[in-house]
Amino acid sequence: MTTNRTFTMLKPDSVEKGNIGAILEKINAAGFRIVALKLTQMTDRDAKAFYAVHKERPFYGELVEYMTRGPVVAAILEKSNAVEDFRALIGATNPEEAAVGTIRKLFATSISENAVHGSDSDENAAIESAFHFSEREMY
Ligand code: FUP
Repeated sequence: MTTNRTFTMLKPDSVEKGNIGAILEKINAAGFRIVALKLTQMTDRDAKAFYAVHKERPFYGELVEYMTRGPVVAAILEKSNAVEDFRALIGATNPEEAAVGTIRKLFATSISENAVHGSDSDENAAIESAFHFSEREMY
């Protein structure tokens, strides 16, 4: 089933650098409607579960440490073709490979501190949204 929603997190480096407003501005300018929004800090257990798909990868420990070191901004976004269009807006995982004008090109430091998360499928968007928000927090 195709839905028109995706899930994002502005990662700890974005919050630390004071980039919340600038990144949300880009998201709004690209035509996404904010359905849910919160500042929240992931626990070690949360991050391990969220990134369980990467648990055999060499960067898993570092990724969990980074994602738990401070608060993130979690959000659900709505737009037609949301998952694909948001992935295009944020750019490649590695900011060095990200297209000019993308959020990662503008705000990311490195492949491991890459400013934002964007769901990679409708199914994961639903799972990740439910991980962070209850139904009554979605508007
Ligand atoms: P993306 O879907 O673009 O967020 O990228 P992945 O799901 O492949 O990776 C999730 C996170 O793992 C990235 F945002 C950062 C981290 N990662 C690394 O630290 N090193 C890598 O080589 C790949 C990913």
